[in-house]
Amino acid sequence: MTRLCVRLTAAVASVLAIAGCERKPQPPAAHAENADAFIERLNRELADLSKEQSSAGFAYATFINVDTEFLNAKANERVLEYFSGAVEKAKAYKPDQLSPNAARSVQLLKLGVAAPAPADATKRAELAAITSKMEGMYGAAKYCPKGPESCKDQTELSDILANSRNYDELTEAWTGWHSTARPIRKDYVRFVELANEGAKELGFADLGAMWRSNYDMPPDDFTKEAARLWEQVKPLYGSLHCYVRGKLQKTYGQEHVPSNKPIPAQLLGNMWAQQWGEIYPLVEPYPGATDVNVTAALVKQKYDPVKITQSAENFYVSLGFPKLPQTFWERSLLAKPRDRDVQCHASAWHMDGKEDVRIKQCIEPTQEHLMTVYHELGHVFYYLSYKDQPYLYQSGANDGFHEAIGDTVNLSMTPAYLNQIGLAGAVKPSKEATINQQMRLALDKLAFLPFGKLIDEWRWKVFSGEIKPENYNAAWWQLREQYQGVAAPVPRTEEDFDPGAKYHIPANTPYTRYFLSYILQFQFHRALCQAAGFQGPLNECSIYGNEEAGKRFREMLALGQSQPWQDTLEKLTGTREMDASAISEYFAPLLAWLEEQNKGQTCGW
Ligand code: X8Z
Ligand code: ZN
Repeated sequence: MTRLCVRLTAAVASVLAIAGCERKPQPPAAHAENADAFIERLNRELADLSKEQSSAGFAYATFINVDTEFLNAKANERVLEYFSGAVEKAKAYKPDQLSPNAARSVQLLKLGVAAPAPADATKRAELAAITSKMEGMYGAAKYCPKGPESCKDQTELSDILANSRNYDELTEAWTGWHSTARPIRKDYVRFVELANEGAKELGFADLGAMWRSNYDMPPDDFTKEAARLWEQVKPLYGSLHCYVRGKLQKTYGQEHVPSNKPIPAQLLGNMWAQQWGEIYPLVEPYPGATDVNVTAALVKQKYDPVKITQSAENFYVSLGFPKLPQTFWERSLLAKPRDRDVQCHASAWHMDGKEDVRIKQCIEPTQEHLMTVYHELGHVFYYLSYKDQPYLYQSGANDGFHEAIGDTVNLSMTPAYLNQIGLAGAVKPSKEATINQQMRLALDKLAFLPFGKLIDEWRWKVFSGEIKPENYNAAWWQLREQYQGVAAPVPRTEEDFDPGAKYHIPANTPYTRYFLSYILQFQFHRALCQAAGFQGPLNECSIYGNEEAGKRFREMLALGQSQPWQDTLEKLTGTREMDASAISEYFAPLLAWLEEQNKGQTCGW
């Protein structure tokens, strides 16, 4: 899709998955042609239409102002109109008239937008305007405690969360950023009404049920599937939480980090407490046992955004992927401009369904940004791999696959790899070094799991009506406490809209994809390491430069969403199930170590 971002991909998905369109949409007249011809025409027209939406979306995300907001809304509105018309026409075909390809395509068409519009033109325009507006509000938000001179944007506030160890300073940065989301609440309430109406008109129970229908199984089965996966990984998270809380208690004191209670959310190094890598120095198991400081190396070696991106490109090229097209370098936004508001949340874009691929990221020379660039290029190489699929199949096998590609590559960025490319010192293998290394990664990978799960748990309940607007914030914190064991830094009220302080809520990007990705990426890593003939512990395997692993990876990506994801998963891994055995195997050394450390501690909250 277009903006990938729009459709199923990653990043920016707001209103639709499909992209731009003609000024006067002409939904196809279905009865005049057979189903296969209808689908073929749809694919052609959608591919064409998507370009305008991508352009408007990219222009908006890289230059937020009142005009680009308007143009983005208009482009989305036109696409929504085309889309509604196409779904309507598709109803002319009875399911038993359809070939398997046409049936799958019609199903994907219905799921092609993240927020479908009601048929009513006024409501469609309102929905398009609201989604565009919310995204811009998030991107341009600033916390200005003492007038315009004092403003801090999300990048600056996030830097404080990452680097400060001063309790009050952390609390202020957290509270400041979260205060910027308050004005989004009203629009979000209306957004939910409109998008739900659109989903119901398409025959879904609500928008959450629609999102859960994109996994080649009935939506209720997917709910159970996600719950099953969470139960598998919950104990892993519990061990890490217990150990980290103990360490934070030593840093901030019993009065701030009490035993048996959730951890205050501002102490974990990240605005949303979703990945905790930045507090590694506070929790390092064996100080001095490892010589990996990627951030310092990037700064010392003057890595600029282009050089960081080239490093990621090199990895993929080493697996047999093509070099990025010249237009990628000309059209991507790699650094934060000084003179305008941009949406700094990283995203990858498939502008034309062919080779116009881009990323948008305010790259800084840090380990976290380096990993994110590799992540974004995972999306980009997926786009390039499936560019010859029909438009409706130009997506991940499921959306978790799309998110998992770059992260699978991240797992191959071992100390040995980083040493090979000059970003880490020589590797001196030892038990202590392994535990340190695993802890660093676990702070991102294990810490993320409950967060990845709860975001859509909240939204599913919002869309179903179980969580009502007057309870939005309280329900949010109930879930954050239940899943993550983190607590709001200061008392919250229903004046606040803390979900809106996380990009994917105002941008309406479904989030379960990341939860799935954090499980799938370990399955992919294990399968690719096997294909590479690697013998040894999974955490020491890097597929960098491996031809066979590259071939298997590329074959999977080229399939896009042309078949059920279970078939695609089986082809690579030999199993049809998403499963936590690979992540458990990967972290086995750390998990055993944590069990020892946590003996005698009271865990849980
Ligand atoms: O949004 C992203 C990517 C773009 S698809 C940077 N991620 C999630 C997040 O930041 O919340 C990657 C990890 C989870
Ligand atoms: Zn992504």
